[in-house]
Amino acid sequence: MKSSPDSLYRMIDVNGNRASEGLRVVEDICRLSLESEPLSRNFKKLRHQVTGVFQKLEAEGIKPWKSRDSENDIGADRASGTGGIKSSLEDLIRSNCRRGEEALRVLEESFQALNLRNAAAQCATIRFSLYTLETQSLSLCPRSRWKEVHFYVITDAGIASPRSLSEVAQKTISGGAQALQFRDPNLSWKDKFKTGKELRKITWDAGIPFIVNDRPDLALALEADGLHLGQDDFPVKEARTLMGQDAIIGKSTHTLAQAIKALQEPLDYISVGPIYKTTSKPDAWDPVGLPLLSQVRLKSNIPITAIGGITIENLEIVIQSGTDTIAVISAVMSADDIKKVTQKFIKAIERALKERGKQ
Ligand code: TZP
Ligand code: MG
Repeated sequence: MKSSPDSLYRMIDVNGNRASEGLRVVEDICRLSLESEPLSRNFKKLRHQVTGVFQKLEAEGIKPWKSRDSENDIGADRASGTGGIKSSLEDLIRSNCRRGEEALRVLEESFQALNLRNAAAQCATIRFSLYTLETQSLSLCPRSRWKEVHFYVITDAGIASPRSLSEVAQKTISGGAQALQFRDPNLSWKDKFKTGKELRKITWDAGIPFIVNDRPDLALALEADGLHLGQDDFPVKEARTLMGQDAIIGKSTHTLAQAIKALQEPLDYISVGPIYKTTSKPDAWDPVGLPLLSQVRLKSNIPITAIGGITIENLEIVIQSGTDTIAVISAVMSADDIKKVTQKFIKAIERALKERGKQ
């Protein structure tokens, strides 16, 4: 057994490295995966603040690294980085922030024990900044960002004709569409790839989620952000395995039993519909109406998308019935002025959500 203060300096040395490593991982995720310049800059700033604490100590003649004794560290074999393979960006951010926060807490306590009050206070400040940055970076992850999608536009080349889907997508995005689903059962595979690639580029440039209907193979080939599945499509569990932990996956439901079953699956949203009669899906179920939406709202802890016959005129009651997102095909695809109609939808949705929030 080692006696203080040498053992405390060993703890300080180990945890200084641990804090910097955790911060470095999240800094790189923010830079390379989430592509957030401000967040990666702020994580870097925190990492430099940790280094700063040690530089200041060193200037005062305190050198924790001199107590380093890695060969005799009885925990060295078990030191396994973040604790195993992490499968999603969110998991990686959470575990590395946690690592940084815990290390900073140990530093704080150790500095206190050595009566190094300034260093202890600096570590506490860095730890609190890290909690804030953790929340901010998690909110940028693709699956978390779905919670901000309230207006979801779905394509139909037939209804959009003679305009191309790319033209229609550009226009609805310029009006504020918050997610785009590529759904076109009637296109040939050649056209699915051609058009899909164009839509992927447009949505990528706009920074909104691009979801592919039915087919995980097409979604993967187009590097889509997610997949929308019907009741008779690919099973969700297998789709999640193929698409990975960062993909957004949604599923259509038409009855309460289907919705309850879907809520057990690894989904990011469920859609409920058709709310009203629709002409955009020839094999659509009979309208399920608003009562089903209200019932699903009571059961669901994930976002709900309402679909089928929704217009600017009837959306308020649909939102009052509990949906988080309004999805449309024809209201946008058939509009003469797509940008203007989209702007009207966004305004009406924002107003209705605000009203609902007041109740
Ligand atoms: N699923 C249920 S209704 C529907 C789908 C894909 C079509 C909705 O289209 P519209 O034109 O908004 O009624
Ligand atoms: Mg389908």
